[in-house]
Amino acid sequence: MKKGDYDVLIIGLGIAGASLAWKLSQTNLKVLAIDSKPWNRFGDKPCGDAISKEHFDNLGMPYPQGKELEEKVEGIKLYSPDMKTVWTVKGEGFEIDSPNYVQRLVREAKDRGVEVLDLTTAMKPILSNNKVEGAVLFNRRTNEMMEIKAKITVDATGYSMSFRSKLPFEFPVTESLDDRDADVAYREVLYTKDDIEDYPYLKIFITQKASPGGYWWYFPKGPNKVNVGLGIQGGMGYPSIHEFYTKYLNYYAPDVDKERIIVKGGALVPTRRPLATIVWDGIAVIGDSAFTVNPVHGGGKGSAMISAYCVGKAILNAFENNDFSAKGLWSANECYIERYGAKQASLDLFRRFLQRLSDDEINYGMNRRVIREEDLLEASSSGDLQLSTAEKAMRVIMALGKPSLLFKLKTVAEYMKKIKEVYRHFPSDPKDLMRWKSNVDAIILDFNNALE
Ligand code: FDA
Ligand code: PGT
Repeated sequence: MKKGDYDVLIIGLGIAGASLAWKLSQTNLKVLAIDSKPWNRFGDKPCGDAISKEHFDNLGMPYPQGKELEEKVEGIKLYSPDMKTVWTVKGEGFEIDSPNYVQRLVREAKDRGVEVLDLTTAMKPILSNNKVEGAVLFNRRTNEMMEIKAKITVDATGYSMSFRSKLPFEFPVTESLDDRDADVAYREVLYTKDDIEDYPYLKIFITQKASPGGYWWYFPKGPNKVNVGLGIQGGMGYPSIHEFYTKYLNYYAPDVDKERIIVKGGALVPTRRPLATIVWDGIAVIGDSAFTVNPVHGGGKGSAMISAYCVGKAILNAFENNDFSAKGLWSANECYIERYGAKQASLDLFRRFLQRLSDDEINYGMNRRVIREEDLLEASSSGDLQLSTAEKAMRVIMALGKPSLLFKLKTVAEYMKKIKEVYRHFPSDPKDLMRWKSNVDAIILDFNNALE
């Protein structure tokens, strides 16, 4: 068997793995990065392709340019189920061509010395003394098995979680995904019959009827091309996503030319708080595999880049201190929780609440501004739900005899605050992780009961 020795092995070259490879190529570490796909399909996964510009600025990542950038986005329009209320959330973003952007990152990383193998799959971990010490790979280009040792192995395998799931269960990074904590999502990219009106705005249609536990989107990629799709909550026994897609496509995207489909496909979107820890002895996990997606809007590319940034910094730290244990890599958790993870935990609760609302309640709530668009944006960017106005509205709702689920909003806001507080006290030592995790799990359980 062919053998190799590296500082870092990155498994998976989607946006998460590619961002990390790009970052590490600016150091003098010896890095091997692999993906099961051929080069020209790196970054090619079903996605709405929308990312906020802020992420690139915050993380020092290069903007998409040329053919990597399909449209500059100016904001999002959010439609109530009855289409009578439209909230406009302004903010700069990009509709990207994901394969082109990801492949550029990998190419630049390679030019700066990262070794890249395509058509190469990590088959199983190499373990020694309860530490991850690399992986056994199979290279389909050369038909060879390879034994690759690395000080740190990074799982960036997306929602397949195909590497970390093969570790012994004593590794806390083996946490699995509950079906209900994920949406099944499907999208097609098609040309439109006519030019799209207002194409720098993304459209999100909230509808429990046509996308239970998720939403429909219509994301223009220029004046006559659009990414259209929907997500539905997993584990609920709903009909197949294709049934919803074919039934409601004409309603949400009446202008598409069904004869001119450019790509189509579906995948899972985790919609929960991140893994309790994204590092352990000799291993780090980033992107979808670490559940870094925003639980409320399902966007995961920006936060995958954040996790890559945090793990990249922790790796450098670990090499400075020559400590590749959970403790040596621990700062990755602190960095990720501060930048995105605590907000995700809070939005994990908000998501559970939203998914239980009926279309009538959402219509009513949006129309009467029980939550205002500013509140939603604030919740989405910080994870804090401000209820000063909602509390006033609550009295109106009660007076109108409509307490129902919206009445629970105050409880929701309280729990969101509470869980963020627990995240503020993330343990500084790995040995306290399980105790902390059981506090988090208890809040989620209590919250679920409170919503019943
Ligand atoms: P990703 O899945 O991209 O990459 C994992 C890579 O690992 C793959 O290339 C795979 O081949 C490789 N791999 C897996 N196992 C391996 C192994 N054992 N050995 C070697 N390689 C292995 N987000 C967003 O920000 N904006 C949006 O508009 C949308 N819209 C959207 C729509 C739909 C339909 C879905 C399903 C999802 C979205 N998302 C999104 C989410 C977003 O697509 C997602 O969060 C990121 O692309 C995840 O990137 P990763 O790099 O983590 O995984
Ligand atoms: C309710 C459960 C939903 C589950 C989700 C399933 C969806 C599946 C498919 C995935 C499609 C992906 C679409 C990705 C959209 C990207 C949106 C985006 O970029 O949002 C920006 C940036 O957010 P960020 O967190 O990446 O970055 C923050 C910051 O910029 C960086 O520091 C922000 O825009 C928004 O947040 C808009 C809000 C979208 C909300 C979506 C729907 C929610 C439903 C609300 C209903 C309200 C009803 C209230 C009634 C009381």
